[in-house]
Amino acid sequence: MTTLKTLADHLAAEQTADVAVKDVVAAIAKACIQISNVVASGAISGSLGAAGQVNVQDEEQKKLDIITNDILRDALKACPAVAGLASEELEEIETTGRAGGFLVTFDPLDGSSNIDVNVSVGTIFSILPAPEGREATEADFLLSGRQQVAAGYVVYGPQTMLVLTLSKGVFGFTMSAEGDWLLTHETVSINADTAEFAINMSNQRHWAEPVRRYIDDCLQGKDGPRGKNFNMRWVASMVADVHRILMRGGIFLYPWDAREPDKPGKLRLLYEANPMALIVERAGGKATDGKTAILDLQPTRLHQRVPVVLGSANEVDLVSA
Ligand code: P6P
Repeated sequence: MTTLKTLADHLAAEQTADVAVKDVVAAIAKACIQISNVVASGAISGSLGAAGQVNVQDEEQKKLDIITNDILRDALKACPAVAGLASEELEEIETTGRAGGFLVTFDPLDGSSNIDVNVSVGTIFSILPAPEGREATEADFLLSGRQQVAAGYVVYGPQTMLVLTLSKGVFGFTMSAEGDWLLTHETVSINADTAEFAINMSNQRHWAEPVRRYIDDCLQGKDGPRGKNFNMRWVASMVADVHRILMRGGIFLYPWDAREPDKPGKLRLLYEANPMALIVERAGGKATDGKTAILDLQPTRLHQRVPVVLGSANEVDLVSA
């Protein structure tokens, strides 16, 4: 019999968050248990492989992208506190006909290129206030990250973990064999310094000078300007890379690069960068677009992309310098 608190205990004890936002978190957390089970079933359930269509991002959709999107969409539409949703996998927003409550943006299965090779993937979500007295429109989703009332992710890895921030602090819950979320990490925080960076090195020749210089300095190791050796990791699932940084420090970079100069970056602001930036800042880290705090950016389009540099605060400052 565990003595660990459950997510329900934690939400009940949370005094400052709006009761209704707790209902939204509980609905998402329940849906992610279902997602964890379908992801874990893999080839057994026939859920691996391509879906044979591309999404609004012009990316090949996996069957699990669609399955997990439907699970979350159904759970949110059934939650009375949800007024609308936006997903990486849906071109348009969807409203529930309800006024007030909350808007949810999400990436149902981040890192889906890793699914078929059994590498960690995740769900990312952001909860925003909905307009009062009327149905939500797309413009209502275009709020800066500082206006998020909650954010979180679930990483489907060796453990399935939910990492969540409501009014303050960052908390980690591990999914039990019985399908409960148990509070296992009460004070998640990121060390201000690190010797580990995460970036897709194959793009090195396409980076802008500040990023190239920063990585070059790290690669020169203890005989170079940093005076210490660096390690590198790149999972190619933002959730897995960010989770590692929350657990042991580090810096994650997905910067602008010259491959598609008109594209500001690969990651999406509303349902990847903003939720992760809120979590990272609440854990004592920093998250910028290379210059400006991600949370201070004013969104202009639902699926807009942004460069991302996040993690150990002192390291992020060096990239922005
Ligand atoms: P690349 C996954 O597709 C994703 O959106 C993030 O989760 C991840 O950090 C990034 O793209 C990986 O991109 O170019 O290395 O495959």
